[in-house]
Amino acid sequence: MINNPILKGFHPDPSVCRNGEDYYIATSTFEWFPGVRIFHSKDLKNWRLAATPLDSVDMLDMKGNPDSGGIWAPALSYSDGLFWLLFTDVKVIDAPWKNGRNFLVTSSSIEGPWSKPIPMGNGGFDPSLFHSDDGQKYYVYRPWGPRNHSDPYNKIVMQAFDAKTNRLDKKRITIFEGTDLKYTEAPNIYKKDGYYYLLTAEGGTSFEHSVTVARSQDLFGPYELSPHGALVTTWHTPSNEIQKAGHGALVETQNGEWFITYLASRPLRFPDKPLLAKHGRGMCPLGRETAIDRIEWQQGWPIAVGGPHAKLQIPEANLPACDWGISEHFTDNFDNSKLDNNWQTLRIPFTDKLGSLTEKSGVLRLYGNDSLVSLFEQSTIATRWRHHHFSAQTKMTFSPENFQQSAGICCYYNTSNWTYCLIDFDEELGKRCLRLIQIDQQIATFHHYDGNEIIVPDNIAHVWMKVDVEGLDYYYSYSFDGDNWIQFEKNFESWKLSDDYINGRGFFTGAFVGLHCEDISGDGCFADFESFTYQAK
Ligand code: 6LW
Repeated sequence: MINNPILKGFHPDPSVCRNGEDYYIATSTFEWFPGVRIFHSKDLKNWRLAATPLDSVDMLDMKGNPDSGGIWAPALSYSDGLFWLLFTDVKVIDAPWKNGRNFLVTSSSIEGPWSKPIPMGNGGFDPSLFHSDDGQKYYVYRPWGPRNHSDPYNKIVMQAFDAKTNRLDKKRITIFEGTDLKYTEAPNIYKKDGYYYLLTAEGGTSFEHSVTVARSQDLFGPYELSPHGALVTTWHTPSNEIQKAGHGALVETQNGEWFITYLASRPLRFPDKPLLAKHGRGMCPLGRETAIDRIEWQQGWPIAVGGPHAKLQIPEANLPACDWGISEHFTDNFDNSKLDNNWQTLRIPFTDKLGSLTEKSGVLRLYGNDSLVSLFEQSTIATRWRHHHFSAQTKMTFSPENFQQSAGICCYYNTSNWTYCLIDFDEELGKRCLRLIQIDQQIATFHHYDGNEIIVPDNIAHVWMKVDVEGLDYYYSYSFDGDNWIQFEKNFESWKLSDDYINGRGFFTGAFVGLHCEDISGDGCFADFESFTYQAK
């Protein structure tokens, strides 16, 4: 069986494509750098991270981008011996204006090198490319604009794209007006047996989410809706363990089987706090993940085998098994000169300005930079929460010299929602202290200040810090010897690091656990991290 989700933790907007016997899924990364994560499989069951194509500021510069801006919905396709990757870099998401820039990069190999980004206009988002049999390419997307903000703009628009000159034809053809579900986006077109099939995401990317199918014998429409209703959705199955199913893409195997990859979330339910749970369905700190289902064709229409709801398991594809997979655990002893690809940074690449893996062998050195509320330059490396129960810990040394320098471990959703277990320097006591800070919808609370300090004794070099996530709650602990742990009294709510809890603006990512060093004073400081482990429970 294939277990869902196939990509755990924040991996939304999966765009699947096949080249021969190889399958690839590109997922959105938003403000996390490098941009776009492409996974590779041969059996649709076992995946590995194969590429992160937007890995330099020449490819992607997100400094200053808003929370949940950055990379939205990449679309990956293979044609004419090339991989074609479209993506949007969203610069402004405050309603009613949005500003995003669309780009195309190509490469003959998924590992790259990728071409320089080719501008594809700024008029919309969720673009994909349809490669027509006659060699012509079409660019399909959902337009945006202030006038249409309050009235969900449901049009899907197409422009011809000349791949020789990299020019988009200015003529825009509306090919689909959406259904009553509204928020029509994420168009993908496929051709099969004389029909063009248009898949769109509708209903918005939360619990109402769904995949709509329409078909036409003419690429430009009119498209008729599937009589079978949504291809995938969990809106009508509120107790289903996986929710928010939508935003899908189709793939046919070399053996003629069909599958859909789509995004979905595993909510934490609230048995005793129903009012907190959206539609009574809970909140999803693991973000929108990637799932897969089997498709069969009935009288020329695609249908998800067993119904449109998301399934925890589906029968395997008739494909030879591949011998890799994504480990449930992650340990980093920082003995590589390059940052492990489990890590991502915020908005900008991991450069010498942020830290070093070579300054001291087996050590990640982070230099103090911006705080966790900044949109610019943080020394933060973070990895996704992928389980409802896990433990993450680090061993570190840090010698701050003023109260504006700190380092430690954090759980982060965005600049307005995070917690931070840190060491700083208390100038009144003349000692290093352990503290907790929480930012909850922009409101800060400080723990273990003003008479309630936890002092790090001067003779202690190493401090261990740990976070345990236990379903709805999580808590931090510390140790001065790596054996004897002391748990902080304050517990935090896991569900506060979820798309569902975030008010307004962007709410598209998921919770991360990270290592962070900051220096507001600008005097310069660094923290040395000797190990990090993420262990599912
Ligand atoms: C994505 C779009 C969407 O591009 O959210 O709500 C965006 N809809 O399909 C971020 O995933």
